[in-house]
Amino acid sequence: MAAPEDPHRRRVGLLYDERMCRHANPEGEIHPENPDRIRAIWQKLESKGIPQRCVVLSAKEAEDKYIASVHTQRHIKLIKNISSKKFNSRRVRIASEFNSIYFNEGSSEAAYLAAGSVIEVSEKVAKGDLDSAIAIVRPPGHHAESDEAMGFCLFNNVAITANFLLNERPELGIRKILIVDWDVHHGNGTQNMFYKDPRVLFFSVHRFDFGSFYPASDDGSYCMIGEGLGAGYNINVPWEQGQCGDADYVAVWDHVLLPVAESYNPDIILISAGFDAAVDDPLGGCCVTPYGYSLMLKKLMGFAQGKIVMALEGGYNLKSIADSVLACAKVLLEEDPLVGSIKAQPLESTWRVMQEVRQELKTFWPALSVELPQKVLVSNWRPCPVELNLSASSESTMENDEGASITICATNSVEIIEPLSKLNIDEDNHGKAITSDHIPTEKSPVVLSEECHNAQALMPDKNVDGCPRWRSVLSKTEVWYGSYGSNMWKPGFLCYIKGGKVEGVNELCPGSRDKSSPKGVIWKTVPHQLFFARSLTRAWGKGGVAFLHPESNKNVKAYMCMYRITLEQFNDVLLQENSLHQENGKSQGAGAPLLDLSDIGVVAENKSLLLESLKAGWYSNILYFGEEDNLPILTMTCSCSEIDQFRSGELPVSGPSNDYMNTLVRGLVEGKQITREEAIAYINDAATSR
Ligand code: X5A
Ligand code: ZN
Repeated sequence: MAAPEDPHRRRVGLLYDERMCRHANPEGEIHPENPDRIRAIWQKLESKGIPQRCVVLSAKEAEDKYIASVHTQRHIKLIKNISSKKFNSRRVRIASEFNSIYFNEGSSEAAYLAAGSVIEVSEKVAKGDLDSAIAIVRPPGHHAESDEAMGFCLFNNVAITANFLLNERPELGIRKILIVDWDVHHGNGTQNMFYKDPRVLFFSVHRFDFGSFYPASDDGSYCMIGEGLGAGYNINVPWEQGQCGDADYVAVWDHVLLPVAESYNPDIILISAGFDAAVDDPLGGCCVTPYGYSLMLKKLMGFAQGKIVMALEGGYNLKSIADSVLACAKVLLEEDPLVGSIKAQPLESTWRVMQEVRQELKTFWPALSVELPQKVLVSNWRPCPVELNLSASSESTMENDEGASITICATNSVEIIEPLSKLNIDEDNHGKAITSDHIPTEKSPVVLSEECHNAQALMPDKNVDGCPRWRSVLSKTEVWYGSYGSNMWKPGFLCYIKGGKVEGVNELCPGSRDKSSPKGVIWKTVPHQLFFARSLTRAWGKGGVAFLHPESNKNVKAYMCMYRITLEQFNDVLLQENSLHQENGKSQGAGAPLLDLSDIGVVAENKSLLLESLKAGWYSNILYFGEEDNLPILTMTCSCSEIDQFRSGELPVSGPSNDYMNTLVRGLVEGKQITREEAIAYINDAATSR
């Protein structure tokens, strides 16, 4: 152990212990959370001479009484004993009862060492013996709940440490702790442990993907702000998608984390430092570079007198995590100034997420109620070239419950190609450029830049710079969209407006460009036969798709849940319902709407209108059912000729799957139309008719 002689030099603790490598997936199966992770980091630091410039510490097992501040006795007992001989035959089965967990003979010791090591370095930093420290530990901790191992985590190392400092070492003067969790996954365990505790400000930035990204619960939502005395002391920044990188993280640091940290004034900062948001990580799908991590860390060093402890969490690309930790170590050592540059602009969704988070928390943190600077909103808000080049066929991988990878089609091309999508022409302010005191909200659309206006005057029908003129025109007309299938279930339908995915549906929706809520919801019945056809769909797997017979029949009735939305939104629903948003993301923005204002007159007159532009989709036929509040009632279904094909067997036919049935019933029951039994009878009846 070589202590640096220069007293002005920053004292950085560095902890690594080979014993933590003994925790490994049994039977030698490959697993992303494997011993090579910390070995790779250590080797990289050694090869760059980092340990010689740090205070190298050895690991220590945590004492049970410290672990007990966050975990139940039952959980402590399990982790303590799981590696013992008497568990040999049961270990694998017990592990399988948890979510994403394995155990072997080395697990108990590694878990105690990981927790004890984070305590050890943090105590030294709190005391002032060290300025800062990095604990290269595993297993990670932030998913571990009070009574449950989860997500590769056994003990919650960081939470145990925070409690240790607050409760066991009051003399060190640590009264307020900021936990920054930059692992790509939400730190559910840590959040829960301090949810009502204002002494710990928990901040987590993570992929959320509307609740579908691991750990895939609502806990990671920005609505989770803490409770009781802890209200305002829990901050979640939930990314809507992968591909987030340096620019997105730095934007969140500048516009959310740092203003709050400034006002909270923590006594120490514990970083749940996962590096699975790093570029090339196999689980994360984000692209933070080592330079990005170094910036994030540097920006935190101005707080808590630089008392910062980094505890490793996730991170599964050996090279990426090693390079990232190295970059962070250099920052803590305060050697050379940072070199690098941010290559991209933040995603449009990042802007939206930051607005949501700030809105939710501004009563607790007044610094968040000031408007974001204008340049963040518009002038610099351009896609980076890399993102522009993403083809519509790009795919993002998401994990399923078994931890295996499933591939879903990217539905974000619209968003990425048109980052100025929030921009609409506001007639009241026509021609006026946005000013810094004009914050765009759902109700006050941003005015287009002059540039775009002028260009549009020259080419009135063309899509210019992501501003198709038809959108602003159709955003001023409202219609009733009558849904008779799964969209009767409101949360399901809202995905087509807000974007996202709900329980039971396999599809991730991009949403409408205008994400404002429907202006009204009413129920009605119409004299059309409901029926089910097709055998397999992307959204529902095996099972049918609901259609309305295009021709009315006085002897039948179909329930319909009607949403009052703009014609712009109806177009976006049409696009998504026809699964055309992937191929069509770009051309849709550029060309004409699928259903234009003039089409409304035609459909009203003929009661139905077959859209040529939608002939590749299932719902190319627009039906008209009269008016409500002077607004047309429209829906979409198949053509009469397709009905003939279903009848003749030319097109596959099938009733709804169980999931689909449940959602249909749920829509009808939650919409208070009929009882569960009546709903089931209604759907079964439809499923057996043509
Ligand atoms: C610590 C961490 C990820 C768990 C993913 C489980 N856990 N599929 O990154
Ligand atoms: Zn993670």
